[in-house]
Amino acid sequence: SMTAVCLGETMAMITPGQGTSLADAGRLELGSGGAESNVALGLAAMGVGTHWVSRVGRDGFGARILTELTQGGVGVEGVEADPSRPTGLYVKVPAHGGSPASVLYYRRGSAASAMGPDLLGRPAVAGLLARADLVHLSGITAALSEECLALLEALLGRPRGSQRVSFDVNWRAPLWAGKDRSVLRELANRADIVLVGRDEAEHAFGTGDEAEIRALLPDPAVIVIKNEAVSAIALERDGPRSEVRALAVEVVEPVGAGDSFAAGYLSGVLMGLDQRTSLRRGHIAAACTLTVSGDRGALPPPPVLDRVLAYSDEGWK
Ligand code: KDG
Repeated sequence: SMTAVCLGETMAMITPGQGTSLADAGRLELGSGGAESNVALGLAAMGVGTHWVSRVGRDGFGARILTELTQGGVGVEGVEADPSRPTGLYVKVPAHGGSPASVLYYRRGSAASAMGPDLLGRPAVAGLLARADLVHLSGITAALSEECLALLEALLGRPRGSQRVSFDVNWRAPLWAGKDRSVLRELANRADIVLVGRDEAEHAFGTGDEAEIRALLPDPAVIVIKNEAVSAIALERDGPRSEVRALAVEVVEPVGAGDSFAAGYLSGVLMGLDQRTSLRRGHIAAACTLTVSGDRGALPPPPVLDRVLAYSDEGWK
């Protein structure tokens, strides 16, 4: 069976209740989240043997994150606990008054930001990477530190045989302020599978146009462009264009939906399913997260997902 490694930072998350500002909040709810570990949890829930590779602080937040991943069926042998740097933290500020929802990061100098190319030489990590059918990375890591960027470059530069590397652009504006975003295009072009929102592509690559994105990224075997709530499009380098409509759902909170989409889509690719079916798996997984306030909705168990896909074939055309 297929195995995946997801690499990236996961942070503790705090948030006041719905509609409350930080200034007015009396209590904060505690959780955790990281784009790549969200994908890892989604892949594991869909039956893919998955490991998360990262660094956390040797602190309560780090312990909490490791417990959550372990409980979600994700392997954490490739995670290092740093005694001298903390686990990163982010604050999810909900929409309140007239202000839109926003995110605050407290992650500079975090344990994960100290990841570097030396990570690849650690036996536990080297072993996991050698066995993985898929390595999932994201553009967030490129913005965390010089060492993190060098790690991504090393991961995308090494010979990888039949192993595939997926790269979710995951544009995060606050992380790129004052930095050279052109590295994102270079990194993405070295991946086999690129996932990007049309809006993200505008920020990261300067265009949201399908043909222009493909021209900027000539090398990946597949580019998946997510068109907000409308559809997702897979552009195969040596194959057709596949577009599949998204599920129409009432959005409670969108954070994490892209990660669930990635998990659904990539699980299909790993199972050898065609692009359309993989995109549909992505939309179903995304809908599970769009309809809850947390960063990860509960995904349908694999046998249910298979039946849903078979049953609803017609409606998806
Ligand atoms: O994709 C959801 C992430 O945005 C969230 O979990 C936090 O990893 C995170 C980030 O860097 O924004």
